[in-house]
Amino acid sequence: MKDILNAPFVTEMIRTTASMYGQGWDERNGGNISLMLDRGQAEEYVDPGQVLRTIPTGFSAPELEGRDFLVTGTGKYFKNVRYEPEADLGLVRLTEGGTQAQLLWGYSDGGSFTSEFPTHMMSHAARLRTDPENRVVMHCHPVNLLAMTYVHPLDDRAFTRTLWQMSTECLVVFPDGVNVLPWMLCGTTQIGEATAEKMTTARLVVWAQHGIYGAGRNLDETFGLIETAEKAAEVYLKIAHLPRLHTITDEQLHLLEQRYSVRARPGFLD
Ligand code: 2HA
Ligand code: ZN
Repeated sequence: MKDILNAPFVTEMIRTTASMYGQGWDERNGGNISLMLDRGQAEEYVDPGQVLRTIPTGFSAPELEGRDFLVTGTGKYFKNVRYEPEADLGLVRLTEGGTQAQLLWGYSDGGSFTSEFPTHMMSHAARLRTDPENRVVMHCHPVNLLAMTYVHPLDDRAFTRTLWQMSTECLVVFPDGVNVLPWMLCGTTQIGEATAEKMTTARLVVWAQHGIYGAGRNLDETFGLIETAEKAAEVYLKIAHLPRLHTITDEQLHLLEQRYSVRARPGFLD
């Protein structure tokens, strides 16, 4: 059996949580990440017959039955994951239609997965239907995107178009745009269902006055997606109160589509 602390999924999770903390996206215990492992990957590091604890999930997710997830722990600080990965991370296998999670490694101080576990698992299920290679769901509190939700209309199309206009690379990085949910109570199955529904059409879902969810095929891609949207929101906040003399036009956005072989979300460009 190989040492799980050297597993690429653990070392990449440590690097990612540290980078996110460094960006200021994850104050205190803010933010959470879940990474779905490929089948058979966990067995190189843990014995799935040795279940440490079984934790009820509070929801069902039949599509995720038998799948393994590395998940940040509830109440844990991203700042600290690199120093205490075995307490701050957990490796769980979903069983019984997703209603139970078998802990195979981690949460060594008796902890559990993030309070946003329902949103994570429902978002995985939704993204896998759109992209079978999706592996990551990532949540954090980037300051500019959060601030933007106080002053910008929360309409999916309008919010997306503003971000696309704030930097040339945005359309190329997230041609599917961003979807926006109004303020809702976090940590609930309801916000999980609403987020998953929004995840069927975009890999970014903004939670107004709270933060953002991103989904992707690996940790770097998902980090980069949030990073790009957050930078666009920063540009928006720097210029929103100034007279706008220039913008990126829809005609120019269509040129980007052609040059980079991406398709903007249908109906989002004129
Ligand atoms: O885990 O970010 O939304 C702390 C949070 C809850
Ligand atoms: Zn949050």
